[in-house]
Amino acid sequence: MSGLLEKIVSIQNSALQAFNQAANSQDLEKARVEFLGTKGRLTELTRSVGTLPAEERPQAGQAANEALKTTKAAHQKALERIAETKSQKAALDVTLPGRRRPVGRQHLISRTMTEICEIFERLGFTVVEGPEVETDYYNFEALNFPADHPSRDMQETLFVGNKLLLRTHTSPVQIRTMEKRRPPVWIVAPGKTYRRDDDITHSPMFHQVEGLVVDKGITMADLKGILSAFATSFFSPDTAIRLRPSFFPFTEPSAEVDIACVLCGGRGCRLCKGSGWLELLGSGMVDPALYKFVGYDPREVSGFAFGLGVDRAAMLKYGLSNIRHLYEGDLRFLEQF
Ligand code: 2U9
Repeated sequence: MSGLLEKIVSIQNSALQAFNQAANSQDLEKARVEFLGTKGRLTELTRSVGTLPAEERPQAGQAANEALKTTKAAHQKALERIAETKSQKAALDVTLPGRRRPVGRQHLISRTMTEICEIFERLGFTVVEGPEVETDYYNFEALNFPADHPSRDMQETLFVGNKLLLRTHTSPVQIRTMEKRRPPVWIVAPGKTYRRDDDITHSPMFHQVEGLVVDKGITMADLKGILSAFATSFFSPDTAIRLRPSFFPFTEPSAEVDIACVLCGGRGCRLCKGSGWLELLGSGMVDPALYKFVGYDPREVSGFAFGLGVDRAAMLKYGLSNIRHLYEGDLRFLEQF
């Protein structure tokens, strides 16, 4: 009897050793078949308990069952150890092909804004930026807006506090820059702007690039030359522009700048409503009244300014029918650009 108990302990120890040493699933499976398989050493031994004299059976049976339990638990543990090593190895396998990450890209608005700024930088302008929450002074007063001008109306301006608002244009950035710098000033101010507008061509938040030149001897010919250079660079080399008289509180004289229709080239179509022209931006000679706010002498310098809606420019260049496409985050739209 004591011989059988010893044999049980010895086989159990051999099994535990084999399981612990198994380096891979094949080794472990071989060891399992040897000890726990239908004809395995421990299985056979457990079976042989039945052949013992009745008085020896309970003690031997208990010892065999415990050995089986311990051995099976050791086998399970070895299985888990090998599975873990396998997954760690897989994670470190430098020979596996790399996992591709989806590659993002600049949003069409950011791309268009960068493109516009780069064109003006090539023409000698510097990019300047400023706050989106502005004071009434910088957004209106210093820009020659009379108190009862419609752009000051609650309908269009989003107020966030007493005399504090979301800028309706990036012009305050030019005022802030002029306060800090003396002429010559050649700057473009890109950024987000806000107005209470919402339809297929207007969004309450939109983007502008505004430009300002203040230098000695600047005339309307410079305005037309620079804006024509911009239009040919942004659209295509043969893009014609025309100036139409207009009104802005900060420029005198003022002009809307149209480009020859991007769809029909000027012959007249549905997009340009038969006129052959599309409105691109607003512009004008800086009203000398503005210079007193920043301490410039209007007898020494003159200048021109312009304002361009980036969303509109992107819509014209890429043929978009609805401004909302730019803000919905739909990958089917965004991935086309
Ligand atoms: C200073 C002086 C003058 C900026 C200008 C416009 C004309 C204009 C609109 C175009 C489309 C705004 O996005 S839009 O709706 N802008 O028509 N903006 S002149 O004039 C300035 C700016 C700063 C100090």
